[in-house]
Amino acid sequence: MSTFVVENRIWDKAETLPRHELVALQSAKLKETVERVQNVPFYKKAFSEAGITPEKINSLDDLQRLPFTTKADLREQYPLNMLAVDRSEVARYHGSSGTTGKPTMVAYTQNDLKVWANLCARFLTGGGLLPEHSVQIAFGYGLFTGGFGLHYGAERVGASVIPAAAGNTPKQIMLMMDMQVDALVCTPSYALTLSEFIIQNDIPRSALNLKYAHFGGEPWTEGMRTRIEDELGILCFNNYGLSEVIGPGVSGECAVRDGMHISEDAFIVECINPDTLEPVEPGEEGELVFTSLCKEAMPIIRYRTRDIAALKPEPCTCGRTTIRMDRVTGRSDDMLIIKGVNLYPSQVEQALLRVEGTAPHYLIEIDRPDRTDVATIKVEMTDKSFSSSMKELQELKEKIDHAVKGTTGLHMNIELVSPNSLERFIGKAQRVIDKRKLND
Ligand code: DLL
Repeated sequence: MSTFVVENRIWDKAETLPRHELVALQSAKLKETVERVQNVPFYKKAFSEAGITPEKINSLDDLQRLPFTTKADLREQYPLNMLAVDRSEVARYHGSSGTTGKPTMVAYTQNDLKVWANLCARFLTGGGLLPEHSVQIAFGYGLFTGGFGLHYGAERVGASVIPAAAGNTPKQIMLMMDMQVDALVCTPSYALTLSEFIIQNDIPRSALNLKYAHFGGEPWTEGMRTRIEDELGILCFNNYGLSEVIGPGVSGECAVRDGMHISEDAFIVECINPDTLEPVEPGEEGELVFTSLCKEAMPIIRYRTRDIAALKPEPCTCGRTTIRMDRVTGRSDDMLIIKGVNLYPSQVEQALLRVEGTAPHYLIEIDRPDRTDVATIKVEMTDKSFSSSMKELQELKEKIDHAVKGTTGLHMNIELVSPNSLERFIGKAQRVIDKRKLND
């Protein structure tokens, strides 16, 4: 565990606005946004089909009358039909990671870039970043929003940035040691890869000056947090965002680390039942939906993220008044249905991390030979368990099976694989191979 203590620091006063002021601000900005999106033919049409004119939107209660925007809508408007400004006003483009086909392109005006840097500065400050710190950014710097988003956020705080970008693990570790880096920014799965390199190369903790890290870009579990914190002796903070909404900077943890504060002066969040599209009860899990309030180039109305998480409306002890979101447990489109049981890969991760003798590297493979789903979890053994007796290995498999059954309700085949045999990731991890889809 880390001995480093992050003091409770707040970046700007928008984080602590009394609720009534925040609501007034949101209502005014919503009205502006609704007017702005009339420049986008897609929204103009959607609003007129719903019989809504900007004058009819006067308070937050009117939000629910507005149409949703989906990923499919954005794909249809590829590349730039969602722009609300002239192209000459765009200062930068990014693209979402899109696993298949073309990415979703997103655009920022100069002012959008300023707002974005400020939002990232907020959560970085909440999670320990000080002007005198150095921060190594091991995210991709291409179309992905992670690299540039965190980069300008950290610079905005006044910290010194090492734009290491993703990959080349030995060089990352060399820089981290030689530059005595204070903070690391990457995906949690890349942090595992880095940590493994440090352990395998017997690099003593004293050779590093790393104190804390900001992870985001993919789902991860509390078990994974504990594992990385123990291995690296640092504090790990979670931050969340998505390209379509702005990139990183939508929400992030404060020093209390009990949920991520959503920047409500910049976004309105809703949590809905993805089937009925009705709001869920406060504290209940549902799909997060965001409406941007400050974006000029590509404002977005009620964007259905597919990310499943619960909102925590109760106030945080840090003094921020903003609503928090719990960890994202998965994306509704990543939900697996195995033998009729719904589950997310994160539930498997949660189970595996509780079992001693396994490394936190796994792969879920699903197939349907003979019309019955067969799910296999490949789990890496640690070096120690690798040299165990057959009897001990059998016991280890039974423990894993028991833990997985506990979190998912399913028995799956457990295959113990040798250390270092599964793929390592430099960006977002790919932990599922669903051969049923490949065979479709
Ligand atoms: O991943 C933005 C980002 C970069 C956030 C770096 C944080 C840090 P996209 O590539 O568009 O943007 O992917 C967005 O990633 O809808 C979630 O499913 C997932 N995601 C992002 N952060 C988290 C997180 C960036 N902390 C998609 N926990 C989102 C769980 C996350 N899932």
